[in-house]
Amino acid sequence: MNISKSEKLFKEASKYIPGGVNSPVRAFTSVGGTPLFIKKAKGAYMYDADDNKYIDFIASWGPMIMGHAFEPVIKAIQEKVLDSTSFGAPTELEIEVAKIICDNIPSVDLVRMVNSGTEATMSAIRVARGYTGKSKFIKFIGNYHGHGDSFLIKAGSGAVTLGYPDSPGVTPGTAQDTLLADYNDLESVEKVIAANKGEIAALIIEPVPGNMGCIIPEKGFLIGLREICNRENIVLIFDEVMSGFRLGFGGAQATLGVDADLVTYGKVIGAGMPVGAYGGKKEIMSCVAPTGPVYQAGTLSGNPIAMVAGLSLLQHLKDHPEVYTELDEKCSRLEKGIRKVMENSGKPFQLNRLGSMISLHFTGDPVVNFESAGKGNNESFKKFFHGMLNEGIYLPPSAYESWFLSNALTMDDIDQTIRACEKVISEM
Ligand code: KE4
Repeated sequence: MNISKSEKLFKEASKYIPGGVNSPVRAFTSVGGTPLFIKKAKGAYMYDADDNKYIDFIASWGPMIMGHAFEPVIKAIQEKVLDSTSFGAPTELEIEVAKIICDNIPSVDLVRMVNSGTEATMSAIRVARGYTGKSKFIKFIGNYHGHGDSFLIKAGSGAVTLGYPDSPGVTPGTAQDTLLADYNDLESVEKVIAANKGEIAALIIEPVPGNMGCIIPEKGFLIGLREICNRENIVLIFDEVMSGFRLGFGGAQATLGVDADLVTYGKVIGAGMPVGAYGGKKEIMSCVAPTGPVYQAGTLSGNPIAMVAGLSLLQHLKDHPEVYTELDEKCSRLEKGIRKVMENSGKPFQLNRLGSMISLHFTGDPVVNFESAGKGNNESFKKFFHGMLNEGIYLPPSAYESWFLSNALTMDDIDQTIRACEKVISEM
């Protein structure tokens, strides 16, 4: 495959941007090779600078749930942008986006718009601290909640992909308030609480992690966390930046039947525009300025172009629940096809899937937490990634990421992906 233009662009980009990218996981660091510079995308397909076509399983890391250049989103942006791009004053659109979230997510009475998932999680922790008057919080090893200082301790996604799960620059003063537990292990949570009795403001979790690959919460785990947080007066925060409005319109809370006290969103709610949000019970969210003393702000928060994009996508997903059934059918077909290929190959593998989140791990042991995810053979993943890329299938360039399906994928695209998988695995 000719990628000479991407190679040239990568060299040029690296002169002006750290690592030539504006987000590390895009740099292909853990899989090697040159990151592809994408020129355009439509539906389920992306086209790089050399006009190579790819079936897209990144979907911009989640937002493109209806595929690229989704008509209603494009039309909404084209119309709204003529009214200017930002006012720095409240707009009716922000009410509509807040309403669609509050009316459809039972645990959310009030919601605040921000500009990224990172802003959402940082703000949620601050609100939980302000509300409880306590400083510490629990996160899970391998969970990624964005690049806020407090979260870059044993973080997943790009942090672990690049080998810095504990980032330099995070001060000991910050790190001391971040407590660590193991995903799918209630005992590890109880131990941390016993050692920090009465000092813990919040517990934040990816209810369905996508940043160690996709990991399935074991039966009783999330409800166990709910019970522990009730008992200990700890604010339970579901980081649904990835799973929100993807695992169903109600996200992981509705799909798995456990309500959090605060929830964070991103990705899908902006339809590819920079949007994050955090929301929850009135009693807690009323602490947020200007109604309460917990300060959080943003020049472009609730930006009209981002709001109209997000609103048009959320409205479509709400009016078309069949999207989630179709996504589940497509991802189930993909899972069955890849499982058959891997079983026939005799290679050790795990395939984790929930809804339209799926990941393939080259290990014989079940992948249930960060430690077991780390047992995946990265050399095999690298070969698989590049083999699939050469077959025109664009997967996330890291073994520590979930794949994201869009509903623009056809069953033919799924079958083509399975055939590519069979060819690549047979050549490994
Ligand atoms: P952003 O600040 O990147 O919008 O969101 C941070 C975030 C928070 N919480 C969860 C569960 C997330 O998955 C993310 C961001 N996800 C990564 C992909 N694993 C974004 C891709 C990137 O870093 O470029």
